[in-house]
Amino acid sequence: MPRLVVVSNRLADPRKTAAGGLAVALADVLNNTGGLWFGWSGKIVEASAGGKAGEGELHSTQAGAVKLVTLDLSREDHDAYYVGYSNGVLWPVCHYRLDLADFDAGYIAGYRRVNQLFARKLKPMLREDDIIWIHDYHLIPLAAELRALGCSQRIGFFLHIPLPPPLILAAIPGHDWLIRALFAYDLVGFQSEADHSHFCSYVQTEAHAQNLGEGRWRAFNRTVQAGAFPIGIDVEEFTALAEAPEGREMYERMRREYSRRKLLVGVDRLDYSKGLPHRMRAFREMLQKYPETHNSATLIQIASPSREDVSAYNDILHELESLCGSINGNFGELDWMPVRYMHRTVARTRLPGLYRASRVALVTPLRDGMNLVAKEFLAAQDPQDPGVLVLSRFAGAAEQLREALLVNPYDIEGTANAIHLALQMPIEERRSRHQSLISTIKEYDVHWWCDGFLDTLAKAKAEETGTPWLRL
Ligand code: GDG
Repeated sequence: MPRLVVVSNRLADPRKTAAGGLAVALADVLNNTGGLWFGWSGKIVEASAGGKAGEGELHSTQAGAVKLVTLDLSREDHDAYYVGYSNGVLWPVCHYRLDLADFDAGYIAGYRRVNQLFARKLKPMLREDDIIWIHDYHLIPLAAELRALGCSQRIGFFLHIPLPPPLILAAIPGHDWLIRALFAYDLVGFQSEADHSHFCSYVQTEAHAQNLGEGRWRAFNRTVQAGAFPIGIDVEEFTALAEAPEGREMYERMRREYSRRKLLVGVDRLDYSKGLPHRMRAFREMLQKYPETHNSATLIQIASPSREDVSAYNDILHELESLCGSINGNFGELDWMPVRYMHRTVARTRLPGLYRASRVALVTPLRDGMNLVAKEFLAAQDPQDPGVLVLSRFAGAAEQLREALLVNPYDIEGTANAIHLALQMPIEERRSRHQSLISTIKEYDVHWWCDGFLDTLAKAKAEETGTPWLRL
């Protein structure tokens, strides 16, 4: 089996439980192939008094059979590539928030510079028959940069965030360059059919690509295959965490603490795409409209700190704090606080117990590539007495999880009614919805995702014709 090389902005030790998500997903195949995982170390090197910071120092560690290699970034590169273009332009635009994008002309050069640096540092470590899998919006042009250095390995790309429709995408300075760069891959994967269809419309209308059928497109003297590969979770691993001593202990504690009340739970990175203020307004509306819920329902909202160096994240923090404060101030009683809000990261081993003790999960992003919390909540439930998932129709997960209570998070009253319905739902309905949902997430779990992408990549060798295909 060829070696798998994974490249992503950040990486995690696949042997550790705390790593979660992607690391767990990739652990098996990285281990089995003695793989390499490459990315940014998270370290920023300041310029020394005399001049420029030394960029790109490599750090290498062995995690079992997997080699982890990271590189440092200079302050200037980090600010333009990570804070600027990735999180100040691509993240908001791909989440349909043109109003929050900061289109500074200097960012794109830094973004390209770091992708070139990644390519230069990675190339000497590559073998001819490696399979390379590049992840997410930070690294869109990486394959093009590797090709420019002469790399001809099979390269796949997976976008974890949404791809918006062509007219929104077109607001990104350099959008044509970015999409052209996607043609350097052999396979490009998206989270949902909706995202995939946006790619198809864009390449047809803006790049006049030729549709070769079966997801294949020709443009810029290259062919690329594209498709939807909805990411899943490791259901078994998550269920095992729920049943491990720490998971059980957390569950018992929450049940004792909230024995007289129904718990609602929200677990999100504190990000404006997650719709937290809208969620709080919907919860407030429910308390207003259905007074019988007073004193009987408590919402625990964990908002883990995220990207605190991007200014839009500070605004959302203040808005959320003020909403939680006013809900508790207006509705709270001496022995009941409607909202318990925590701006903190909770240990991964404690999440399953918290999910299992909750009657309702609120997963109401304004836009989300997939949303793994929705799937984790389902995996942690007791099938005999499961909780109810209230899910935004704008999460990629809504394409698969049709038996959740789907809501439009912009419709505050509609969402409030759905939360109320979820709290009242009879046990038979909860069981039958959960049964369908759990079988979906078991069938389309993270191993299905990983194997499906890599099998398709193994067959999807692009054709290159004639003249140089990419001038960046
Ligand atoms: C991107 C896309 C896509 C959250 N708070 C804590 C914590 N978490 C964990 C959750 C979950 C993960 O972080 C969040 O995953 P999501 O999918 O919900 O969202 P993003 O971070 O935005 O991820 C998203 C995903 O990539 C995968 O492709 O689904 O659409 O935006 O696993 O449990 N974990 C711990 N403490 C916390 O406080 N330990």
